[in-house]
Amino acid sequence: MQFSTLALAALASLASAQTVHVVKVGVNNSLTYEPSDLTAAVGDMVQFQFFSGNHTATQSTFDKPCSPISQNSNITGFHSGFIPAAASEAMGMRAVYSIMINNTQPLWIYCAKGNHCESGMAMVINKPAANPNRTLAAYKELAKGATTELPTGGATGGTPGQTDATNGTSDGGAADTGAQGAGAGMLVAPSTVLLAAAGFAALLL
Ligand SMILES: *[C@@H]1O[C@H](CO)[C@@H](O)[C@H](O)[C@H]1NC(C)=O
Ligand SMILES: *[C@@H]1O[C@H](CO)[C@@H](O)[C@H](O)[C@H]1NC(C)=O
Ligand SMILES: *[C@@H]1O[C@H](CO)[C@@H](O)[C@H](O)[C@H]1NC(C)=O
Ligand SMILES: *[C@@H]1O[C@H](CO)[C@@H](O)[C@H](O)[C@H]1NC(C)=O
Ligand SMILES: *[C@@H]1O[C@H](CO)[C@@H](O)[C@H](O)[C@H]1NC(C)=O
Ligand SMILES: *[C@@H]1O[C@H](CO)[C@@H](O)[C@H](O)[C@H]1NC(C)=O
Ligand SMILES: [Cu+2]
Repeated sequence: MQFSTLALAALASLASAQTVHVVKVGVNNSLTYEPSDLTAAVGDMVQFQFFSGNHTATQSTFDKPCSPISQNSNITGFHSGFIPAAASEAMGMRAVYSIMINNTQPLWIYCAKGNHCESGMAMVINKPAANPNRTLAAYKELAKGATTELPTGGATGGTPGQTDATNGTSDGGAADTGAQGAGAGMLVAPSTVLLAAAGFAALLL
């Protein structure tokens, strides 16, 4: 009984030790997400940072790239809305949009601006291992022949915010990572927290 209480406390600590994966959008005026092929665990955050232009991060199905997932499945999915980098840049900030990874289902993502998606502005989080045909390259190939569609309801499913353009402090989402420039920022190693919790449990038992 006491142990399970402690186990719960350990889990609670774990929940606060959050990994944030940074995806740079439109670096150097490119039509890219970087990285475009990302693996993220349940409970991780993915923070899109908008470096240039006016882009979105919008979820689709694999089969219908450039089209919101809500139109092709019963999943609502996420859509950042259009995020112009210049507006934040003018204030020395960088616009960000953060999503929570709730499961390890593949997340196929496109930009809903103009023909960016058809031009290959697309990425995947947790590409499926079970179906080797469903690759990012195959998704982009399908996108070439697609027509971009916008979700009807506006931005949904994530948290917009700003991060300091130079030092990585931020508000909005779980963006407070200092992970700028790195592929991912680990605030506290989960194993450290587990060990600490285990030590604590040993003391009390
Ligand atoms: C943008 O391109 C320049 C020149 O190729 C390069 O030096 C710079 O590192 C790039 N910036 C980013 C953020 O990748
Ligand atoms: C961004 O793109 C959207 C869709 O094309 C447009 O409605 C919006 O005005 C654009 N914003 C800026 C600041 O260019
Ligand atoms: C959503 O769609 C999936 C796959 O088509 C189906 O298995 C599931 O039962 C549906 N869920 C709801 C709530 O309709
Ligand atoms: C992958 O594609 C090949 C060739 O089209 C097909 O024979 C195979 O069944 C596909 N695999 C899956 C898991 O869909
Ligand atoms: C995870 O769940 C939250 C809360 O339901 C939701 O807002 C968010 O969009 C989900 N994340 C993804 C990637 O769907
Ligand atoms: C980062 O920038 C913010 C806003 O300019 C500032 O308040 C903060 O002190 C800076 N943090 C560091 C570690 O430099
Ligand atoms: Cu775009």
